[in-house]
Amino acid sequence: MLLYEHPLSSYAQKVKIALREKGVAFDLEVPDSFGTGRTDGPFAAATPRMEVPVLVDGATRIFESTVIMEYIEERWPNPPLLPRDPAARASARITEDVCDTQYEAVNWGFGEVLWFRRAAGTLGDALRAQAARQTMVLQDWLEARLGEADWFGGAAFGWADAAAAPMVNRSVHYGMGPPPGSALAGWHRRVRERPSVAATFAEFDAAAARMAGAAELYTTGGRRREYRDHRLEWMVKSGGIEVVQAGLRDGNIRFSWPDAS
Ligand SMILES: N[C@@H](CCC(=O)N[C@@H](CS)C(=O)NCC(=O)O)C(=O)O
Repeated sequence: MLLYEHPLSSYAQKVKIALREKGVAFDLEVPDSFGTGRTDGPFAAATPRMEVPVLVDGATRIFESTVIMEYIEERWPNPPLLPRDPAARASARITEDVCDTQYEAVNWGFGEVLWFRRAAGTLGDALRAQAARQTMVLQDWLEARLGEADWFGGAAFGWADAAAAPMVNRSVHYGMGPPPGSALAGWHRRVRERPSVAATFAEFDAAAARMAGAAELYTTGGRRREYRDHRLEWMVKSGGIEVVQAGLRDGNIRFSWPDAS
């Protein structure tokens, strides 16, 4: 079992938490073409989108983190991550979907400013402020869904917890964690103690500590970061359309597969 990943990817973290919860052994590999959009090599052969995560299980190669989660749940049903009740299953999937789309886009946008230095001065400040405000909205939404329960699924850790953990933890890393004393802050304290999550967050922390020089990869290193769907929308709606234009001018962003040219 091989997982193409990047330790900072919230999607890859969700999948690693699921595999670790189920006790499945796997190898990890950051594709050497990651973040370039290059179409050569085994990684691109496994996914036309050139995005991590990708799970390789023998001859089976699966991309899209939600599809991978479903495969994992079906291939290793125990312990289950999805509850049995249809309404509870739908609720878990809604939490995951919002985390993967709206929440992830905010974290990504903040990273574009902090790590990749796409915007400085007034624009950088404005984008950071947008990210902080939107993070509060999303955390309020998660807090309401959690209610009084220990886990998003109620009494047992599950699917929605695996999906939300990397998102909220990334906000904490950025200094935008849930307010002390809130139910979500309590949940974050609990979730990070689980061995599956602790191992995954340790990999995140090690990679985040190496991000100081990341911006140079995009100014001089031939990297092209993918500006896709919710992420692209976040940058535009939050006032950063000039970041997109600069990336197109400088050739260090790309859009989703297939290429337009
Ligand atoms: N919808 C996809 C999103 C995956 C995704 O966007 N992965 C990012 C890393 S977090 C990626 O590989 N980006 C490639 C790039 O920037 O070139 C999923 O859920 O797996």
